[in-house]
Amino acid sequence: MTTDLDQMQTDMLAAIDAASGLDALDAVRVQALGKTGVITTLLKSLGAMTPEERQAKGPAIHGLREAITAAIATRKAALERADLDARLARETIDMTLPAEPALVGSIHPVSQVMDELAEIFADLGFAVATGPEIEDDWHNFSALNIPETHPARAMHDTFYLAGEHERPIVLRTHTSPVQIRTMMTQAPPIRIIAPGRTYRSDSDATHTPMFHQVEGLVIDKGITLGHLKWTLETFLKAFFERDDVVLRLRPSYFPFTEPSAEVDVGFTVQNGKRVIGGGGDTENGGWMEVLGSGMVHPKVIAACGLDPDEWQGFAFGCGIDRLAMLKYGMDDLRPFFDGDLRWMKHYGFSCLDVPTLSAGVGA
Ligand code: 2U9
Repeated sequence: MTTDLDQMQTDMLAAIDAASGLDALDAVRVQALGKTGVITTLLKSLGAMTPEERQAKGPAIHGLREAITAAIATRKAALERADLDARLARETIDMTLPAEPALVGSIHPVSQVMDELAEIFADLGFAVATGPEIEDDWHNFSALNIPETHPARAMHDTFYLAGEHERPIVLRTHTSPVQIRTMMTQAPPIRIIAPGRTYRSDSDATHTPMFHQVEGLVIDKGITLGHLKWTLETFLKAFFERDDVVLRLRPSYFPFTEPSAEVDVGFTVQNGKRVIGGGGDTENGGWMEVLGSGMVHPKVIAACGLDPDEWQGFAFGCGIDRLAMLKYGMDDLRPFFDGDLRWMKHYGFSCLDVPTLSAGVGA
């Protein structure tokens, strides 16, 4: 019997060793340990034996079962490992290969310009701030020194939300409430830009009911109009990627800034087209308005809980869509938001072409 069991164990171990895959190994397991398997039958035969016989043969049969169970487990682990290694070798991908061109989308010019603005202003120490597009009228108007009856509320062609609210709720008409929220939650000094969607009930070739703005805000001690002018000049030179960009500040009025100035850039006419850089009051030059700006009104600083005798600042605002049109040569704003893939194919940017200052922001 022992010799038979030894022979059986040798044969089974050889079969386990020879199993070339998990299916073959399972077939060996069923043959040995399945319901009607050889070892299971031997174990069952113990029940019909006398106690003496059982004592004599039992340990060898149990020993056989344990040896075969252990050998199957070891072989199974080895086969699974080999299977995984083979799959890993078969399924490797080369991460350095370029993506399928047909599967790559393109970056919308508005997103591209927003990335360019973030890059330029990050270099000047400005963080990007964001906030809600649905605002209450205090954050959108009152805190900005635009009182309840002020015509500026009508000037902004505001979208009001229907229904009863504690305060009137609006779609923000500018990104200024983001700066208000920042001033109320962060201690100065503050240097932020707030890019994002804004809404006014207006629609023609140069106006859409939803448009994009970027506003900037600096709050610190001893801030002057000189800081404002230098910042805007540095920004516009970097954005238009020309050192010969010239600025003209014209006195203006905004309720949230005092004094206020509209900012024009010089252009020259080349082959019948306006090109930003140089120009201004020259024979073939002119000025075009790109920005509004000013020193933050003391009432706005006070509304945010800061002492205007201690803290001063400057602010500016401009349309991102207009900046994109000027830099990348579109003459109609409406297709920006039509979702026409042919327009995107023409004016879109590669997603791998991330704007960086060192490469020229719009490269
Ligand atoms: C705070 C204080 C002051 C933001 C400013 C302008 C001037 C401006 C327009 C340009 C074209 C909006 O897109 S546009 O129609 N903006 O002229 N915006 S100063 O002043 C602020 C903002 C926030 C707390």
